Amino acid sequence: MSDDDPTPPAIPIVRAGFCAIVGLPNVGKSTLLNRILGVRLTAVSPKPQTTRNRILGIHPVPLPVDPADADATPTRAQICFVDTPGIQAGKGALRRYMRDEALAAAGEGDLALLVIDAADPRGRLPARLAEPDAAAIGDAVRRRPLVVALNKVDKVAKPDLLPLMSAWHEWAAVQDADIIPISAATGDGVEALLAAVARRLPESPALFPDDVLTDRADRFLAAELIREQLFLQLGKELPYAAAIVIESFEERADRNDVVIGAIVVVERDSQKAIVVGKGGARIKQIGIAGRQAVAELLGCPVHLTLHVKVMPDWSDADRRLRELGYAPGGRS
Ligand SMILES: Nc1nc2c(ncn2[C@@H]2O[C@H](COP(=O)(O)OP(=O)(O)OP(=O)(O)O)[C@@H](O)[C@H]2O)c(=O)[nH]1
Ligand SMILES: [Mg+2]
Repeated sequence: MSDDDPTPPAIPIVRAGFCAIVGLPNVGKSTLLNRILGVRLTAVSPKPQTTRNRILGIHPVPLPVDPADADATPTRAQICFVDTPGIQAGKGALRRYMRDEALAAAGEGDLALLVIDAADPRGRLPARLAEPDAAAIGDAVRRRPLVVALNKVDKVAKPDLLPLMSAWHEWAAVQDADIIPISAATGDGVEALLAAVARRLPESPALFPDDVLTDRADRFLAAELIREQLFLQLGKELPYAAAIVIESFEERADRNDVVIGAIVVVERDSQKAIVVGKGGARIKQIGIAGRQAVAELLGCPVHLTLHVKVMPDWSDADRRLRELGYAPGGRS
């Protein structure tokens, strides 16, 4: 071989693939992804159905080397996690979209990570997945290599955990699934979980460059973190009637900051009044907390202006949903 004709360097083979994080609403899927990535990438709240879109989070992990076969074994894995909306039956175009997003991710992934709330007496049992609203998720994860995470074990008494693990082992015996108790809140068990996911991924070249965290644009992530504040600061029903539109997003290189103009979209005038609050107090608090979260994620100062707009019944109108970033395969 001459110097002019070098053999291209071999593409390193790693384990790489997509792992859909799926489960019922509020079980801790997004908390887990944020914990793994070490960043507040996706919105988290105590209210169910916080997540509405698929969100990719890419995480590299070293793999144990087999000393007998050190040259042939990949030394690292690239896990491309996909956070998904919690699966639940419900009416309306937005609910349908959320359900389709979750089921599509579960169906397309190389592997499914089923997250269970081990502290929920009803939801933690395999029988819950046989109920009509959850059956689709049970079917979807049955057709994939599977890892089951029993989450929130920080709230579970030890004697309750062993029978629960046996029940899931039995449910997933055909797939030879790992059943792993974790706490996304404290990080307990998360390393074991990553190892179990990584070893189920196919050998392949890395799917993304090493420094990529997500495929979502900063403006999408900013909208999510502002929307998270609606879930955290507003009463029971209102967050479900609200969406965020980023109207302007200017990165000012000379000042190393970002200027964002965003709109909180609601369905009725009465909701607008609540979001604005007395003398604008509520929207101000949403703006302050949203700005802080976005600044932390982007790693630079952020200036955020928020307005509220009424778009009647947007959550049940396909055309409106598309405008607001909830279109199948759509990206904000
Ligand atoms: N105690 C405890 N709480 C947790 C744990 N993981 C998540 N939570 C809490 O559970 C609630 C729901 O968490 P999310 O991460 O938003 O749940 P999710 O499954 O993404 O919910 P949806 O997006 O609505 O489907 C939040 O209040 C979290 O703080 C955990 O390990 N322990
Ligand atoms: Mg979520």
